[in-house]
Amino acid sequence: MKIAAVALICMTAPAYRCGVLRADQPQTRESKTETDGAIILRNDFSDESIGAYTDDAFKSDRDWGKVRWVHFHGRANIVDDHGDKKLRLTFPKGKFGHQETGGNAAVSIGKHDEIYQRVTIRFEPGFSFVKTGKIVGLGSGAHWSGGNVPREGQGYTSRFIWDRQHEAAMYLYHMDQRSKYGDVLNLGFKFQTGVDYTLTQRIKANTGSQKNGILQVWASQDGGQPKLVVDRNDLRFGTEGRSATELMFVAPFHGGGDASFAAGQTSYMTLDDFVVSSAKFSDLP
Ligand SMILES: [Ca+2]
Ligand SMILES: [Ca+2]
Repeated sequence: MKIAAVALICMTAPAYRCGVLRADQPQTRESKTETDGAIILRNDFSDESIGAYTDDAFKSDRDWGKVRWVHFHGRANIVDDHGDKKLRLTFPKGKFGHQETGGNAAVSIGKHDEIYQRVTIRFEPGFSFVKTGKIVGLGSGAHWSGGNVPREGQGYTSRFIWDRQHEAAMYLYHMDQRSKYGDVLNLGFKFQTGVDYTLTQRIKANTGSQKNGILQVWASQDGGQPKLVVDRNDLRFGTEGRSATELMFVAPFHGGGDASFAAGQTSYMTLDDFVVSSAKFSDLP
């Protein structure tokens, strides 16, 4: 049935478009390995137009579900990467913070005690890492960042970042964090440019006030087998029922809060295949 549908599309479309359609059909690696009933959102940008992905386009993109806010200030585009549509963000030279570089969006995903988030990112050749920058993540809400510590157990955020020396890492705000500016958990590898990294995190809420919340992270390169790179089961994402996950952040930017974090040259990142699921992806060990 699926084969017939693809064949029909190919017969009625120019040859070069067959690749586009096939790449973005729901036959990707992710699709084959998921339990469809558990998917909360999935966005592969397959039905978007090439070109500017305005904040209005983001808001009206049904694949996100409920968009809470979006501020990309004209720095988001949809590009065709060998027949696969992707979101591409611009990080202008000399800029830092999500007002001036990358952007800041959040999507409501309901309220979950256990959640999986996946995305595939690529730093384009020439990407200026400088010190550190945020990529995407999850949280109970948006307050817990920028030095706002949920010391009373009000919630958490857990975001993928690039850290100094290109280190891939998680950036965690939680009630037991050591530093005012969050805990950094290294993933054990350095980001390189031109590589597709598929990053998956699992958050399982702690119970009551116990230190038994789970954070697991898996990573793979260029479509390889995901490897478990973070495995914690001693975290408190919140107390008194405030540890549930409600938001997904799409907020990559350089920073840090001063110009020493700014890109040394205009840089680009592509993001694709966003998936949020309440059940484990079957390709995870
Ligand atoms: Ca895509
Ligand atoms: Ca769409």
